[in-house]
Formats: sequence, C-alpha cells, structure tokens
Amino acid sequence: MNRILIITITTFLISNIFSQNNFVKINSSDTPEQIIEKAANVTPSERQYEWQKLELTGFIHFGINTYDEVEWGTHSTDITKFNPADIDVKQWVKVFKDAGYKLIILTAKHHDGFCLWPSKFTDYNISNTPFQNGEGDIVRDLSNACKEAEVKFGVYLSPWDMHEPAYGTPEYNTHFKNQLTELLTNYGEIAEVWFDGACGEGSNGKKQVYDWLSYYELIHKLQPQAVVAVMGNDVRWVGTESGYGRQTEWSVLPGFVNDKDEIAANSQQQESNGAFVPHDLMEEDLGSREKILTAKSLIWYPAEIDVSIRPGWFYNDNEDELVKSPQKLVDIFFNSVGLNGVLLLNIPPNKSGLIHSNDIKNLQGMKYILDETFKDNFALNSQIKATNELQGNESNYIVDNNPESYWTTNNDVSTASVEIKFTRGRSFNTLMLQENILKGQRIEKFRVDYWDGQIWRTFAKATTVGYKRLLRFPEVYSDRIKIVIEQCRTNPTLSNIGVYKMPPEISFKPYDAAFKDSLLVSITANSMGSKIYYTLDGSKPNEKSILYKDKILLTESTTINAIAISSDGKKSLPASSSFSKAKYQINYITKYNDKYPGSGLFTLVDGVKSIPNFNNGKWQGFNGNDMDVVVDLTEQKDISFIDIGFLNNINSYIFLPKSVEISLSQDGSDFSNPIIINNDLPLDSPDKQRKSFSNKFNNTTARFIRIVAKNIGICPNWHKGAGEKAWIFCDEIDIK
Ligand code: FUL
Repeated sequence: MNRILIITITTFLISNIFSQNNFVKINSSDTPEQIIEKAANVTPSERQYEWQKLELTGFIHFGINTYDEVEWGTHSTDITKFNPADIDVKQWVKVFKDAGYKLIILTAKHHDGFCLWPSKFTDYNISNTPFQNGEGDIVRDLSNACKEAEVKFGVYLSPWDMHEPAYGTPEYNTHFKNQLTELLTNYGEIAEVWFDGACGEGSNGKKQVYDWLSYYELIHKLQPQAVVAVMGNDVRWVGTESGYGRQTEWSVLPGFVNDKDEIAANSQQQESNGAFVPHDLMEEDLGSREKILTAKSLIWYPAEIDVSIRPGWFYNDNEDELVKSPQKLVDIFFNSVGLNGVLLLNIPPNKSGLIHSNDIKNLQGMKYILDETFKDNFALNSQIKATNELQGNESNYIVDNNPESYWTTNNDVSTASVEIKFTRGRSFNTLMLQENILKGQRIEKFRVDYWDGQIWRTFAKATTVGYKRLLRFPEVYSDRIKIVIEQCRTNPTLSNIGVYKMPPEISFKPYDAAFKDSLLVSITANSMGSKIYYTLDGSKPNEKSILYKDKILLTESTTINAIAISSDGKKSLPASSSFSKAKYQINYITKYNDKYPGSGLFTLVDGVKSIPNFNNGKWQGFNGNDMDVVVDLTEQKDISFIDIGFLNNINSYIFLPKSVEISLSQDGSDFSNPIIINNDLPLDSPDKQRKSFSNKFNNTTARFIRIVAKNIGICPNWHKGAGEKAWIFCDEIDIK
C-alpha cells in the first residue's frame, strides 16, 4: 500500500456517488453551529444502512497462496498445484451462518492475479489447474451456496495484479473492468465489492494508475445495492487489521470538495491517505468537531473492521494452534460492532478446501458467549422516563425491541437523560445503546449511572454511539439506570437500550504447567457468586461434577476440566488446563528464552512430547545459545537409553542442533567423556519434523546426566535470516 493517486473528478460524479443525505457541502458562509447541524443530519445511503445492520460479515482468503503457504504470492507461481480435493463450500457457508454471519466475501483474485473463476481475460485461472479437470469455479459454487443458505455474497478483487502483463498500463483498467463485469454479471446478487489499496509492481516492474471512479460507476450500474469497501466510496477501512476500532468512531467525516466545486479525491488507501477523506484513515481523530469545522464537505463513511481469526490471512498449518480464542473473538466483537463498525472476520480454508476444526470450535465459542450474553435484555418493557420527549417519539420506543422506532427530544437540546426502571433488581455488566442513524449520528458524550438506593453513581462513560455502542464494566446490582447524554450535535435519538449480564469466564493459576512433586492449582470465575465445577478424569464437567471450594492439590499428571455457573444460571464455556508431573529434577546451566518457555521449568522432563508444530506450547526455545542442562535422577539408576527430541522449522529460524553431547556423572560435578551425537540431516531439510538424538547404554548407572545441544549460533548465509540468532527447540529428554 505504498502509492498515492490523485484523481480529479467533477461535481456531477460526486453527486452520483453520494446520495442527497450522505453527502453535504459546507459553504464558506456556514457558521460553526450550521456546520455542526449539517453534520448531525448526514445519514447513510440505503445500501450503507443495509450493510451496517449486517454487523457480522465473513471473509475467505483462499487461492494459490494457500498452496504456496505465503501471504503474498508472486507472478510466476505454478498454479497446477491448486487442487482442493475435498472442497466443501457449503461447509464454509454453514460455519459462518451458524455463527450469525450475514455475508461472505471471497478473494476471487488476490494480488498474485490467480482467479478462482474461469475468467475469459486471463489464462491464470482455475480452469488451468487440475481442480475438477479444469471445470471448477469457486465463485460460482460459493455464490450458489450462499444463495441457498440466504447469506449475502461479496467479492474481493485485488486491483494489484502481479501476473497480468497489461498491469501498469492504461489497458489494465479495461482488463480490470472486464473481470469486474464477469463477477458482477454471472454470479447473482453481489452485496459488497472489496478493493484493497495495495499498488505494487506488476510482472513488468510497473505500477498501475487505477481508474477508481470508472470502477465505481460500473459497480453502481451492474449491482446498485453493492457497497464498495475500503478503496471505495461506501465503506471505509477502520485503519488497522487488529479487529479493534476507535473508542470514538464517527461515521460522518470531512470529505473532498472546495468552494469552486472542483473536487480532488485522493483515492488511495495508504498509511497516510484516506480513500474519500482528506486525511489518514489511521489517525485517531477522524470526525471530531475540530475536524468537521474545517471541512469542505461531510460524508457518511462508516468503518469496517477486518481481521483474521489466525495471524495470517491465508491458511498455514503452522497456525493451527494460534487461532484466536472465543474470548478474544468476543473482545473483537465488542471493539468492532460495539464501536459503531461492521466486523469482517477472515477464516481461511486449508489446502483440501475445508475450514479447520480449531477455527470452527472457536467461532462456535464466540457465538455461544454472545448468545448467552444477549439473550436476556433486562431493559425490555421497563418503565422509562426522559427529561424531554417529542410527541410521537416518546422514550418507551427505546425499550420496545424495535430498532427502527426511537426516542428524541421535542426541541434542539444537546443534553438530556433517560431513566430506566427494571421490573426488579438485577446484576449486570454489559450495556448496549443504539442511535437511530437514519436521523444521523449525534451523540458525542454520555455517561450511565445506577441508583444505589440513595444516590446515582456513574458506572460507565463513553463518547460516540452511532449504530451500536457496547460497554462492559464490573458487575453492578440495581433496579434503575440513567443514561445521561452530556453532549450532542443536535437533539439526540436513541432507538434501543440493552442491559445484560455476560456468562462467567474461568481462569486457572498456574495454567498448563509442569511440576516436580506436587502443585496447587486455583480456579476462579469473573462473576460474583458463580459456582465452579470440575473433573480430574478427562470427562466433561457439569453441575454434578466436583464443586470447587479450595485450591486443588495435584500429585500426578492431570487435566482439569471446569465450568462456572453464575448465580443467574449462565454457564461459562468449558475450560481446561493440563498439568504434567516431571519424572526428574532438572537444572539449567543455560536458560531457555522466556518467549518460548514450554510449560515452564520441568517441560523437558515431564513426559510430554510435542507434535512437530512449535506452536503447541510444549517446546522450549534457546535463542543463539546452546542448550545446557543437567538432569538429576535423585539416585543412582540403571540407564539403557537416552533420547532427546528437537524441532526443525527453519522457516521460523529453528534449526536442529549441530550435535548433542550426553555425559553421565555420579556426583554431579565430573562430566567427562561426553558421547557426541552429530546431526546427520542437512540444515535445510524439510520443515516441521521432530528429530531424535539418542544413544543406547550397556551396564551403565548414573545419577546426573548433562545434555549440551550445540546451537549453530546464527542463521547461515543462504537463509532469509542470515546473521540473525538461530533457535534450538527441544521438547523432551527421555531416559530409560
Ligand atoms: C491487505 C492485503 O494485502 C492482505 O493480503 C489481505 O488481503 C488484507 C485483507 O488486505 O491489504
């Protein structure tokens, strides 16, 4: 995303792009009050409004990168390896739909240029792969599956195309529109078109000047209901790919237009440029009074928050254990949908064309927590009174469960409050507010108080609301709350209030540890009055399992499974933690790196071997230095066999040791005559393998065993990390 493109467009074009109410010009004669009033009345277009209500949308990154295990491909990739033998696009749709997602966007073409549909305009497409004997069309299959499941469908078409020879020339704009036309005419209704702003070099070393406005015109002609996102005029990029929006998130932003009605749109998504706004989309403040008072125009330009469930956008089995947890996904929900945005969550299918079970499990966990949280709204049908209300828009519309009906004040007030009395006292920790954005986004600052029996106490404060604002706070018990709108651009509206209690969440202390003789484990739940039940035999916990009262004493390797049930009957997701008992004492002469501690001090002697996937937490890493440890068997023992396991994953700078030295001692100080086992594999042997360094012994006794694994030190010259520290990853020392 490194390029600036300046496009000059006419007023005529811009008035086509923005409907009457989602775009307003500021006149030089406008007073500050008039500008604020204008801002308060900018509203979404119909397609923007329909899109905003989706809340949860899904992203699928799939393509040749899945097979190359890269995030960005190259123009010269061999596409004959593309063959998702077990592909089941219905599974993709089901996974998203079951979790409440309303739209799925597919990477029809990523930056490498490979097309998942048989495009007539390039050979670099799915029909030239072995997949379904060249008859495959994943855009067709997924759009059909979405239609059948009543999920909306969208396309990601990368403007940057590393493969297409025309890229970098004006002809490419025609080529790109030809491809857009194929996607927008052959696959039914398209709800969103997603353009990334990346503009790198093509195969000829040239960069492209994108003719964005002609792309938009084409889209609006062929699929008028489709929003154009990110490098588009309907939906803006939130500014990060972390899943977290701003605490103050305005949908009304300054736009381009000057007094002479000439418009300069800086249409490039960049670190330093917005698509349709004259500032950096990564800035913290996009729409405050300070910003809009100097604006030339104001536009409705809401935020989409894109994030992947894994570290990467494309599938890589190295990341199977790094799928975001249900709790993390819920946190993302609160910080995207709950901050006036739409969440676009990416779940990448694997090489066989299926979504991995870890992703499904965590997404289902997210859905469970959200359903449990939002199933009872304590505010529904409560008694409600406002300081001021407009006839026909009384305050009871806030609690009628209809997001389209709303309360507003009978004159232009910038402060007002609404008091809600529940049918009885409740404990709650979550609040939801919605403005009626069809009237505009107006609230700038609010607080929420509860009645403690004697006085009002503030328990939450925030700034913008917009389509939806969610707040979490430490549990409060009361039968009454008051929403105090402290600052507003014009008379405020509220269409919905929700007051909820989240299900409890469990924590273990310590978590997943190895220990020597015994270990005390505590379990806590983050909701007052919750009961915790657990099992020690691997079975699923329920209300009939052991009730947790005090720390659990472990003397054997054990997995604890637990659930918490709050006083109002809400169940946590089951949680589990494994504890392994070390067979021996171990002392470190060189210490492991704290970034990869495995499960702590006893990891190497806890009897747990790791799979050749260094992410599963049981590997200990040594960075740049040798591994040098002494195992103490605590008494003289017969020894017949010693085996030490190491990981090879040079893509992550993890190399096998040059050699492993084993020396035995009776007294723990004299370690002479080590047995040296050399690495017999080449350093560049395939990744993700666990190699044993072992030795047999005859008639040998010892109490102490010293193991030195020699690190190659720094990554070799031919390696991408040449000169940087190399890692050794060890999982287990096995002694028989
Ligand atoms: C980025 C792209 O470069 C990534 O590969 C990914 O597609 C993401 C959603 O957008 O800008």
